[in-house]
Amino acid sequence: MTEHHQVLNPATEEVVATVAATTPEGVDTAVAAAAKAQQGWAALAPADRARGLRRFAAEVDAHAEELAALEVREAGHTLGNARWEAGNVRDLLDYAAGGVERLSGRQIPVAGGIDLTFHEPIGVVGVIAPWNFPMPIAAWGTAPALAAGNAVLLKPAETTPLTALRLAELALSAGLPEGLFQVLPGAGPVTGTRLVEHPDVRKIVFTGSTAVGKRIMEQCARQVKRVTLELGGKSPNIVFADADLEKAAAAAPMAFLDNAGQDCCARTRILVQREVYERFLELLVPAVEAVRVGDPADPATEMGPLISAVQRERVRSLVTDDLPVAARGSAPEGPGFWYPPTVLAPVGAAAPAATEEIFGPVAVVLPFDDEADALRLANATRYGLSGSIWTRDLGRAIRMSRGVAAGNLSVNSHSSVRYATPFGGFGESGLGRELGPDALAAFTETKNVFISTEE
Ligand code: TXE
Repeated sequence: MTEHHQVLNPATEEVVATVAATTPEGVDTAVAAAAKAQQGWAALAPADRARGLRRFAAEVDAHAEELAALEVREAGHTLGNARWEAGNVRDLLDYAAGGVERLSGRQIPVAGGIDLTFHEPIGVVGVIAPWNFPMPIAAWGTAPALAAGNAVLLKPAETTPLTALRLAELALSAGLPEGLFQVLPGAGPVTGTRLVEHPDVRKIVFTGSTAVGKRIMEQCARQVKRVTLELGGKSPNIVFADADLEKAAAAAPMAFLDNAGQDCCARTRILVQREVYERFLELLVPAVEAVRVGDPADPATEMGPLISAVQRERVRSLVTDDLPVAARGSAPEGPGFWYPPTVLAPVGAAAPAATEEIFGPVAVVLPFDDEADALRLANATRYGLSGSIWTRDLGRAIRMSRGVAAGNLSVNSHSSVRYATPFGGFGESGLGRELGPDALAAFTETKNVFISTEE
């Protein structure tokens, strides 16, 4: 019997939709159709593939408001964020389309002939997406994979399948071949596992928890299947005494409260140089408590609900009553999975709240003495996704940027994600890179061909 998943609006707990889960047999059928479509797609002239993706981007653009509204309803994202996300999908499709004709191999000087490299598509790619940014993360894998000549089977998270399903419809109305891009809703351990274990799915792109990422990597290893992992984070926001303190304190709240903290790049460990620690807290606390939490569809809202009751329980379990609360904002009463913006200080560097990814609107603040101490604290984590450095000293900014073991750093800014720049983690934050100029190449196999010129 087919299972069904209810999609709830996390701001109201109302049922938005009921979606049928894909059975393992359904995955097999989808893989066969994808493999067939991929052959024709890869054989197209590059310019025709690029044109198809640009039409897909135009369809997304024409339906951006509808997609944004859907993201607000199923994921509880603020309208402003959801609009940015729809734009990100469009931009990424356009950017990937621009890469199709630039995906060229090399001619390498060798003795006795010529040597050429080709970027061959991998075949059928499985993208397993999370619920925290359902629409953009689905596109981060899908757009470059299609551009490089692959077919894509996308498994969205159980809680947020709706924007993904709509994207698949838009791909068809843009004229992409049937079967080339399919969305397979379903449970991770059932639909996801079948996708990971299917021998004809040749690469998995996974974004989600580190625990599931490790399991998927093991499963992929059995078939030497290609795998890209984007996992958790516990990113530092390092504020030096020489920084523009007002600016740093004004930017710090949304760096961990955006998307209610359900962001793998959230700057949840705020490290502040000891001589300005008290002053920074004086600035931070009112800024956090002033954040407007409420109906995500209201354009004035800055923070919405958590995705689910399960996620709220996870946050509660890490923010235990014995921890000192330096700031606590407001959150609506009643239905919806709300949790107030929270700053914990002083907290020991080894406390679970300071080391575990909470994935909710919670940050800790820790003091440090000098650059070496800041680096020691920043790198005292198994993660390594993002981080920020606030200083007016250029040399220090560069030294710290080189020293922090993370894939995405920003100086005097919290910006982490741009479709044109590489994104990914060190350590247990992931494997491989997405986005940026090399995004298409990650969905190809490099083939080397030597052609003898000897008579
Ligand atoms: O993630 P899961 P959950 C972190 C965050 C959060 C925690 C748990 O700390 O609190 O993970 O979230 C699919 N085979 N992040 O439990 O389970 C699942 O269906 C194949 C960080 O929701 O990893 C969904 O599509 N697939 C993160 C996706 O994996 C499986 C984003 C993510 O779900 C599977 C999300 C299996 N055995 C959570 N089990 C980030 N990096 O941004 C689950 N899935």
